[in-house]
Amino acid sequence: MTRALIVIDIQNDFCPGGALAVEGGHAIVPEVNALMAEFDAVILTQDWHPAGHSSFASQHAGAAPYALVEMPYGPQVLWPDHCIQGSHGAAFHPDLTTDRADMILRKGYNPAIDSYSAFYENDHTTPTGLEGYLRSRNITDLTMVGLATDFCVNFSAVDAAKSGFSVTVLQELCRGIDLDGSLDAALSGMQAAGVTLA
Ligand code: VGL
Ligand code: ZN
Repeated sequence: MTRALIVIDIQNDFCPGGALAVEGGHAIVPEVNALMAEFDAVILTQDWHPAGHSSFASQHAGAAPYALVEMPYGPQVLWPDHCIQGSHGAAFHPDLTTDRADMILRKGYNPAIDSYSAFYENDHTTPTGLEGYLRSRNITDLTMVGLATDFCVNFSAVDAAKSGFSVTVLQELCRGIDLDGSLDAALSGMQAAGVTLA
């Protein structure tokens, strides 16, 4: 058994003061850092959008942030502009240990499709390449922590479980956005997909 820690989107824009701040997002950083030593592999993900990304409310005339729209690939929440490639907001939280990472996986760079999951874009079809990377390293067991519980952690955990990985989400080392009950829905969805919530 080879175990990887997948650290999801601990970036300035998802921490207090950021463009899409998750309450208490920064608070998990010290424990996430400490946890890295217990794993065979550490992978960090980074939400990484081009300016003018189609998931930004600013690109949809008359739409407010957090509105739900129908995209060619399905429903999509519109977000404030966030995690723009190369910006301070897209950088990892300054206290996050990045030296230990074997790989940094960027996602959301396709202008037309958002990518909550570290495995597939929001069309649920376009792969990011992470699955192949993990399989070629014989990694079978994934532990996930990070931001946000109900979006990027949720989609990553469900996709990983569907792809046959053994997946544990450490709830205490995640923080959620919680739009219209999205946190409860995410927790039951992960459970239904066979994700262990610890
Ligand atoms: C995320 C919304 C938009 C996340 C990323 O990391 O959970 N949420 N982009
Ligand atoms: Zn994003």
